[in-house]
Parts: sequence; structure tokens; C-alpha cells
Amino acid sequence: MKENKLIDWPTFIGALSLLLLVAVPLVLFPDQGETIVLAANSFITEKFGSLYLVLGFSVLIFLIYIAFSRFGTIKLGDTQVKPEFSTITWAAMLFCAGIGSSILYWGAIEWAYYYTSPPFGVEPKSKEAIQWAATYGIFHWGPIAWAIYCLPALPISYFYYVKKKPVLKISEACRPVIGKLTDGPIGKIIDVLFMFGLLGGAGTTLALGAPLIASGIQDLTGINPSMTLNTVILLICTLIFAMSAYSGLRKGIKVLSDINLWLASFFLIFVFAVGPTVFLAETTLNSVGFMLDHFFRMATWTEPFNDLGPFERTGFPESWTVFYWAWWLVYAPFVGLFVTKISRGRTIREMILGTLIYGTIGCLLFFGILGNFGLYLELTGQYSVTEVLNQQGAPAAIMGILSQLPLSKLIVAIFTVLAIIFLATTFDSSSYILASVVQKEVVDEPIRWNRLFWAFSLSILPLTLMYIGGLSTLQTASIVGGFPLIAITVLLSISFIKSVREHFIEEKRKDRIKEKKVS
Ligand code: NM2
Repeated sequence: MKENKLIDWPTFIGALSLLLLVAVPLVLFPDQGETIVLAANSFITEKFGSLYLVLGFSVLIFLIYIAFSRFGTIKLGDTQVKPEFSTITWAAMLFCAGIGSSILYWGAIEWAYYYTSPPFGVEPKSKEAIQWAATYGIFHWGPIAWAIYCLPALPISYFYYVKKKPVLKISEACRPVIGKLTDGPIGKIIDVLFMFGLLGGAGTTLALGAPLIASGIQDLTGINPSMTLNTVILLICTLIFAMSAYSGLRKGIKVLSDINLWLASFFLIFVFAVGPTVFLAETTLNSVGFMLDHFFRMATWTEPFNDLGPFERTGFPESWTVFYWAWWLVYAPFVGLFVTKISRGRTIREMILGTLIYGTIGCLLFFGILGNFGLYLELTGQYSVTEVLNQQGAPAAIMGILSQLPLSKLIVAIFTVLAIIFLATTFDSSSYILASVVQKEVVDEPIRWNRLFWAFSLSILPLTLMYIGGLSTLQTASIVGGFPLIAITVLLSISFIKSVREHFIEEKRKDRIKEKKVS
């Protein structure tokens, strides 16, 4: 078949084998599997935790430098081209591309984990713990996180618009550094590792999202959550996406994303208006200041010593900051490909500052409104979120928070629909990218069976992870998947710097020739 010739089989088989190599033993030997997964988690986070922190922090500094240097003035597209989308639409699309159902989950509940197990040796549930609880989430979904998202967009968009070379593969964006190796095994390994990372990151997302939806369904219908229900939910989300992809209705997903944006905005405005508005506004603003005050401290906290005794650790930085940076990292090249597509006509500076600012503000709204509402319930004693969290788990606690709102059934329904659409769009965008990477060439869209294949493959890891269970297990998928991405991110940065330097040398040379001609 002609279609099959388009498939880049070594990458296809490489990524699939790696996926099965991880998933199959875990299903066959779940008990040993759990031990191995947790060992892998602590090995990477304890031995290399600092590396993730250094990377996150450096990426932010690097981006700010690029934005304000002459490189920031490079325009993505020809000089006369105007930005394709208005800034608001651009910001909304950017946010939707990078953020999925996880913000519903963590936005609502992250504070509760910090409140009961705070950082810096702070007394649990103390006044100080409240401050950190309301702040740390915003930090983990803040400027460093969005900087990690933005970095791959630099080389990719530069090649796409300025050099006019469409980049659909991450290996291609590394070409200025690795040269001809891009076309050999090294290039393929880069792509396979990127795919593996994305499968891991999506694994974490889907394994968190499915039980959340199950809990919403339980609230609405009384059906008890179970592994079967989780599996059905993942299948339904795949099917929603598959139907629109199969019928060629690209618009289907676009419509879903729009509905999501409206529903999410309505939801947040509703909670803000009928909830404790002043408390929400004050706590959010206060947390922004608190975060800025402690930004460097949080960005570099490795917990080398604390009150527990020498070499005793709470594991806070590993369980949270390192996990988060890894999780953003695995999605970053994929977001980079998307941001590139929507950024025609903008300058690199606009792209960087837009991502950092709008991304951070978007997350701030979710955490500030949804998270602080839960905190309010806890502090006033109206509803003990932490108790439910301890006894029944996070999804039940989240639904419990929502049930404290007026029209609670409607709100739970909206929330559950939001989570379902978010998951369906995660399947859509991730399978699009996975399928594109394993093709030699993409005409219009990746081949249909190829997309569907990756959409279904995306469920393999979350199903395995949910089967084993435990938050650390889910986190491990991103942490392990994200590890090779550290090196790839460094490669991408060097690649960008190298190309834009050459760009300016070339411009100067052209100017000199022009000057000579004039004189
Ligand atoms: N990030 C933003 O599940 C999702 O929301 C996708 C998750 C990396 C934490 C992205």
C-alpha cells in the first residue's frame, strides 16, 4: 500500500516497543511492578532532582534574555505579515493547547496536600502552612512551567517561518547541532524519546482524569467508580475524538475546544461570584506577592537538610517541583509545535512574553478561584476537604467541594463534561503529534489509521497505571518519560542560539553588500 510507505517504521516500532516494554511487565507483575516503578521514581528524583530544578530555572532566565535581546525582534513570517489571530484568541488557544483536565484536578485540590504536608519544615495546618498552600500551586503552574513550555517553540517556529522549513519532528529542530546525524539512528532516538515522554505525560493526565470523571458520574448517577468504569471512560473519550477524526470533521474538535473555553469561563465566574468573592480575590492577590517574594527559594529548594535530622527528607521537592517540571517538560515539544502553528506574524519576543504572562494568568485564575474556594471551606469548617481527601481520595474531595456550591448538581455536571472534553482533546492533539512524528511526510493530516492507532495506544499506559494505583505511580510516568527530555531541551536551546546567531551574521553580510552597492 502506498500509505504504508509514508510511515517511518523504525520510529513507529521503536516507540511502540518502548511503550509495551514498560506496560506489559507492569500488568503481568503488578506487585513487583509497583516496587520497580517507585524505585525508578526515587532514583531519578533523588539523584537528578537538582538537574530538573536547574533546568527549569535556567530556561526562564534564558527566555527572558532572548525576549529582550535582539533575537527577540526576529519576526515569525515576512515583514508585512500581520498576526494571524488576535492576541486574546491566541492566548486562549495557547492555554487550551497546553492545559487539560489536570487543571481541574490540581487547581481544586493541590493546596490540600501542601496544607497537610507543607514545605520548609512548616507545621502542618498552621497559619504559615496556609500561605504556602495557597501559593505553591501557582508556582508549579507559573512562569517557570510556562517557560519550559515555550522553549521548544523557539527553534521550531524559527525554522518554520524564517527558514521556511516545516518542522514536524523534534529531531529536525536539533539539526543545527547534530547535523547529518538527524537522518540516522540518533535522530530516530530523539523522536522515539520524545514520543515516549509524551506517552508518559499523557499517561499521568489520563490516569488522573478518568477517576475524576468517574467520581462526577457517581455524583450524578450513583454508579460506583471502578476500574471498569475508568476503562469505559477512557474508551468513550477516545471514541468522541475518533468519531470526529474519522469523519474528517476537524471542526468537531475545534467546536469542542470552544465549548470548553466557554464552559470553563462560566464555571470560574460562577464560583467567583457565588463563592466568597472577597476572600478569593484577596487570597489570590496575596499569594502572587508571596510567590514573587519566595520565587528564588522555591525554584532552588532541594532540601539538603531540615529539622528531621541529617539526610532525612520530607521529599517535598521531589514529589512536587521535580515531578511538575518533568510533567511540563514532556508536553513541551508538543506544545511548541502547536504554538508555532498559531504564531505567524508575531515576533519571538511577543511569543515568549505572551506564553509566560497569559499562561501564568490562566492557571492563576483556576488555582485562585477553584483552589481558594476549597481552602475557604476547609478554614471555615464548612466542609473538611482534607478529611475527605484522606478517607476517600482526591476525586471524591473535589466533587465534595463542588457540592457546596448552589445548583451543585448542575455544577458537577458542567465540571464532568469539561473534564470529558478536556480528555477527548488531549487524545486528539496528542495522537495528531504522535502520528505525525512516525510519518516521513504529512500531507494535510497524518494518515487516519495511524492517528487512531496512537489514540488507542495512548490509553495503554494510564490503564496500567490506574491498575497499579497510587499517586506516585502516576507521577512516575512523567518523571521517567521526562528524563531524556532534559537533554533534548538543552539541544533545542543550543540549536536555537546557533541558528539565530547565524541569522544576524547573515543579515549583517547582506547589509554590507547593500551598502557597497549604494556607494
Ligand atoms: N501539565 C500542564 O493534563 C493536562 O492538563 C496536560 C499538564 C503539564 C501539568 C498538561
